[in-house]
Amino acid sequence: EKKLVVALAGNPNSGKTTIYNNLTGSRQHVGNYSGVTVEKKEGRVKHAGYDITVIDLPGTYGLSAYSPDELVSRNVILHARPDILVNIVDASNLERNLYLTSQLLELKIPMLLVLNMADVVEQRGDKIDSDLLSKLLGMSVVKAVGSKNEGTQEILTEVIKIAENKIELPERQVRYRREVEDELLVLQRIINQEKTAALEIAAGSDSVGNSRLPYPSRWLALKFLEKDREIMKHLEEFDQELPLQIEKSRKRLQSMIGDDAETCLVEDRYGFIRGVCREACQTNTLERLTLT
Ligand code: GDP
Ligand code: K
Ligand code: MG
Repeated sequence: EKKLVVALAGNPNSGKTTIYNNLTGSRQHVGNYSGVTVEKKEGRVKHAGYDITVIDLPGTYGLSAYSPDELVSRNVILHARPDILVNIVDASNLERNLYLTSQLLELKIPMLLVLNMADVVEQRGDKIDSDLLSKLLGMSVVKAVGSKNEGTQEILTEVIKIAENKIELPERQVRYRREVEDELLVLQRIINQEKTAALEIAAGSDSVGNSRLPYPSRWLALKFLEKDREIMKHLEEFDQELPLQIEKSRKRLQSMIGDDAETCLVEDRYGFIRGVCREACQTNTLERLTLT
């Protein structure tokens, strides 16, 4: 029997606990308010020769180090390193929910996107092209109605396909504006070049290795660029070149764009998501206008 660890991530009230219960047969409290899932919950399900551990993470809107919930989710993901991330989104609020998705993508963990609340989308007469969405985001997509236990088998089937590498999709991630990408390249090169024996981040690749900072180098570069509170603590493990370059990069962005790095990154993530939604979603505006 093969083992798999799957973590459910998503915004508050996207239906994570509902789907967790569907998958594991447990009866965790489901509630139409945020904050029900305060601690990490774990359950198990056996499917197609796999023993799958399912982790229900606290609901979050992002993965920053500034909110305790977001940091808990991020640390569980980074340190428990689930084999697969199942990102549960409220598909009736897709654009907002995909902000977290855009950040999860950067962790370089195989992912499945679950378009939950597909019933609400349908009632509104909206349409989401899940095949196109899958191509644009570089991950598998399935539709679900958690409250009716619909999509549960599809989620399990898809998770196993991903585990067995049976899905080939183009690799996608947020591309930031040119100026940001240029700074990321410089930072990433320094991070990869670090000869500090303790780090051993494989040169030139996004390998995660088994170093003390087992994160993709692009992700580290992003976090250093936005001076992420937690990741900055690791700065002293690097040579002096990195802190100097971080300051240089931040100043360069500020002078070229007139905005700080954090603002640029947030704007570009939203830009990416808007583009994805514009292509893959059809909103029944007329219907909505008549109804309201
Ligand atoms: P969580 O905060 O992500 O854990 O979300 P919950 O599982 O607690 O669900 C939030 C609310 O959405 C609950 O009232 C659920 O019954 C409801 N819900 C979950 N899935 C669906 C769905 O697919 N469609 C609809 N209409 N409601 C759902
Ligand atoms: K909830
Ligand atoms: Mg919950």
